[in-house]
Amino acid sequence: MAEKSTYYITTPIYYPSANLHVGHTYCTVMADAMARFKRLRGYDVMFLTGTDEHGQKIQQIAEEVGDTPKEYVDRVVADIKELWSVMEISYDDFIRTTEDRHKRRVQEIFRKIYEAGDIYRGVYEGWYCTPCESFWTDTQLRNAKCPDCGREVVRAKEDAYFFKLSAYADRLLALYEEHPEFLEPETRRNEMTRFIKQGLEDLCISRSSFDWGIEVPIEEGQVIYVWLDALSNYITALGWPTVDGTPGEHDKYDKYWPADVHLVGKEIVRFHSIIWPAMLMSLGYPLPKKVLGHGWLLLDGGKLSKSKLAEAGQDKARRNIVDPVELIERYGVDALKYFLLREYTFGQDGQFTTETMLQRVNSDLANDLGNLLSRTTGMNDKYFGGVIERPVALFADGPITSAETAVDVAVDARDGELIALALGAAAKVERHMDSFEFNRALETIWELISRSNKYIDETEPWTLAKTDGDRERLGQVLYNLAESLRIVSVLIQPYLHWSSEKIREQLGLDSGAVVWGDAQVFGLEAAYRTAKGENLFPRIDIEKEFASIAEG
Ligand code: ME8
Repeated sequence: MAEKSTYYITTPIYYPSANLHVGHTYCTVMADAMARFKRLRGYDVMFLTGTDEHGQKIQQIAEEVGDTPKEYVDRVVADIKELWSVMEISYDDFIRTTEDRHKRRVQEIFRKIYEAGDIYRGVYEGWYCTPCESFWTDTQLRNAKCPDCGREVVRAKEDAYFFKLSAYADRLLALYEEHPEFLEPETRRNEMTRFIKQGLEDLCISRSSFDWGIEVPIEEGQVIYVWLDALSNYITALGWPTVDGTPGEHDKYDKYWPADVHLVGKEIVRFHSIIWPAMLMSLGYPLPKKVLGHGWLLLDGGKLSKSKLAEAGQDKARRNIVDPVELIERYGVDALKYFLLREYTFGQDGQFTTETMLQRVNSDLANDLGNLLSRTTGMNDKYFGGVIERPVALFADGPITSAETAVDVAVDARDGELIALALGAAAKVERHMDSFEFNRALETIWELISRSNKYIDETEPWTLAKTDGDRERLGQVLYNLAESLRIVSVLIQPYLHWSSEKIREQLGLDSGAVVWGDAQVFGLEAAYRTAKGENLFPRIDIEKEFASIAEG
């Protein structure tokens, strides 16, 4: 049997300096949707996430609260794992940079780059932004502040090791030129090209002024720069480079590397598209196929962050909830996931407000999807006791698999239109997912949902139910609606796992047996046994909700 194609996707590894806010969940929700989508499409997927636990910032925060750095990160990492579990994030591995499997391999990476002649000892003198863990030269500073985050920088001078990053400028430019798909969107690629052309400096890759890090293997008293440590996670988690020689140690590396995509926020594209490929070039390892930079969730026009919230003081009457745990407790996991995937355009920044989220939930989930399900199952229960057979008239030759056939065999033009739309949706979703257009993939699915609701309004099952002679037609209409919902349950599975299961339960289908190809067949079920269940997305009274948020 042919081996399955593999797909390796990563998120950034988050700093456990504080609990994550909704902005952090954005990237992980997209990565999870893509991982689930690829699994459903038959790929052998490796989805990696984790935490970036070393560095001066973490050490400082831990000291402030009287913990050791390890005690501190253990607590935050437990919360992060709990959050991913509540959000049903389907990662295959979670790497912590404090794990032995990672630390030993990072030291090996340092040693190999040193042996390749790309690391030398020197004196570091420049500016350091502790929150960003970034070094800057005089010319790179903006108004004497960190050009990334705008915060204070400190003067740093110490003996350190350097990586000959400058030697890789031409090869990096050639990489972008020959493989433009390596770095997207294009705006980020142009930005990085300009950055390199301004002149790349060698990179300071060790520090001696604090000790919360992985020790430099060739000299005591120095720890490895946190970005070199962090970027390496994408291969150390796969067991590479080898350090134990245990059988199977690098099986995952052989199978999954190079990564198909590193999904990262726009401010860390620089590390992933300059430092990381240069490290890999020095090591002689293959480069990832793609680095994809996404935009930020903004609050009042600025990047959503914990400190921003504190500054803003927030309008009490319309407080924005940015804690994902609170959002989920109030509105459910799928409401949050749907909003993040549907509202924002990949690569662009977008405003975050709780109000916009609630409006989306009401219109798309409560009104469109929730109503379609409750109307369909409700009418099925009422008119047929929940049991409905596949109508022979429409499916005399068995299930329909093409839009053309649907239009040809349909007894009613509206049936043909609905079935054709349902059958065409999967291919459209695939195309949008190929270009990470999560919003457009969902839009496509919602076109089918809206068309189905419109089909109910057009066919008026309640009128058909009044006449005995229309009973057969009533059965056809309700069967088509159930089929349409079944297809929706397959299509939404990667994004709204929970809703997909609930819909399938109410339709009487096996929730564990979702197969992508089933979304390209209409008339698949010989019969339905539906049962109207809980309302998936009760409508939220937004004014009342804000009153309750203000109290809470
Ligand atoms: O950068 N909107 O970690 P981090 C969208 N440890 N994304 C946001 C966001 C927002 N408002 N706020 C943060 C690090 N993010 C490093 C990564 S990878 C080898 C090391 C995103 O916890 C941000 O863009 O500061 C970044 O991609 C991710 O959260 C992790 O940020």
